[in-house]
Amino acid sequence: MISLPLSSAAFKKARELMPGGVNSPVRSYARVECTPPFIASAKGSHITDIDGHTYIDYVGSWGPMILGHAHPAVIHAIQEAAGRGTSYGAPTLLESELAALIMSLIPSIEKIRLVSSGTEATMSALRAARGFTGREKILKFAGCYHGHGDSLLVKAGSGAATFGEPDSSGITKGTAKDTLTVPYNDIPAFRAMMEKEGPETAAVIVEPVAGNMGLVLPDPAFLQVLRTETEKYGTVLIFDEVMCGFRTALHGAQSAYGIHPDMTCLGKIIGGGLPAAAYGGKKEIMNCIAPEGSVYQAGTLSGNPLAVTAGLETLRQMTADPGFTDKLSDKTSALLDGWKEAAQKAGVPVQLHQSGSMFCLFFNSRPVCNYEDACASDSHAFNAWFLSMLEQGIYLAPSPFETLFMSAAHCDKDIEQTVAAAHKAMESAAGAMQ
Ligand code: KE4
Repeated sequence: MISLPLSSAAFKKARELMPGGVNSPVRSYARVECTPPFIASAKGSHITDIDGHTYIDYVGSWGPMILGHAHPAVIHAIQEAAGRGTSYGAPTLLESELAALIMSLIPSIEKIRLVSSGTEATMSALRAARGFTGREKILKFAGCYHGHGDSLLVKAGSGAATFGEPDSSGITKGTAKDTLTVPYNDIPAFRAMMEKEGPETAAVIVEPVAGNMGLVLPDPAFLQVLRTETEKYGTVLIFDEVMCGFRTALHGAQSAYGIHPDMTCLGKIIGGGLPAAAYGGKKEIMNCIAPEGSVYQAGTLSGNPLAVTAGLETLRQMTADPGFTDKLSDKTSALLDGWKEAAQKAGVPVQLHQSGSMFCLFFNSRPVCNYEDACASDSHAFNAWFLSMLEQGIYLAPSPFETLFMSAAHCDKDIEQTVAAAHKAMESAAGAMQ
């Protein structure tokens, strides 16, 4: 087990101050029964803890750090902006620049509102859809996670699934009854639910590439059926691209799968590591949002100049290089080829999933197409794998219900080192398999 004396002491103190010692549950490492390394700094593809261990980082702050940590151009831009003040609570040119850049990359967004988190983005998009349609029900997919808004903490993925609470307590029966759920990729179940509830359903919200039950890809026809069925019933189709946006493809998963949603939610990368997110879509829906319309949504730090600056610089760096996303995808494929070889050598059955620079590994001999399949993966093998990789200096997500991320800063040497570590970690997984 890795020696983390300073992190252990820090964690003990933190648990006296904050629930579970953390400000977001998955960071607690509770599922992998290990002290979480307390982080001191990060640079490029590496992250360093307060005990002095440096790791190759594939969590990347859960997605935002696509350029790598502390990218010089992003840091310089933030420093410059900070000198002009950190928050005004007033309109700035910067916000219009970021809005225009995002809309140029994701043309289905005709109007956009900047907010401070993915949760705010999805929560507000749902409210807009309810205001626009006058309907109350929403439909989501089991295992998808859309932040911790009440309507969405029903059969949720990510941390909710990690700790076995897909249906959080504290959600009123009234709220929960208006949230319909269907298994991801289950076209017959979706069609049946829409036939029954479609006329009452304000919105269908989906991660077009699901990253919160591990990484699960849509069946080819699945997203198309969501589009045709929602059109049939006048239901708003919301693509939650907070995670997969700019990862699956530069123009969003919607461009990769050729689907035009009514609304899109974004986050993570558009803040470049600072708190920024957004929701947007058809003009007629977005014009329902205050002050133009009657759907209220507001935020003290919405469009914060530092977060917008970091997001702008990140997107500019990504779009400056035409081959940016392809290079990331190729690096990710190379890593997974190495992991596949390591698993085969150790006789460990795995499913390896990739969508651009997002990837994950399931300890499962069968295909993983939905939340139920993901839950059937071998959690003992996962824990042994995770702890061995951590000890060998590879920083992975401490839950099988998360996705891993490649950055532009990861080099061939990082990939080689990660593959070498996987050969040893697969032996540990083999020994722990149930
Ligand atoms: P935030 O409120 O955490 O910024 O975004 C919520 C959200 C919305 N939609 C999708 C598809 C998401 O993946 C997320 C948040 N992702 C998790 C990682 N699985 C954040 C990490 C955490 O909860 O600590």
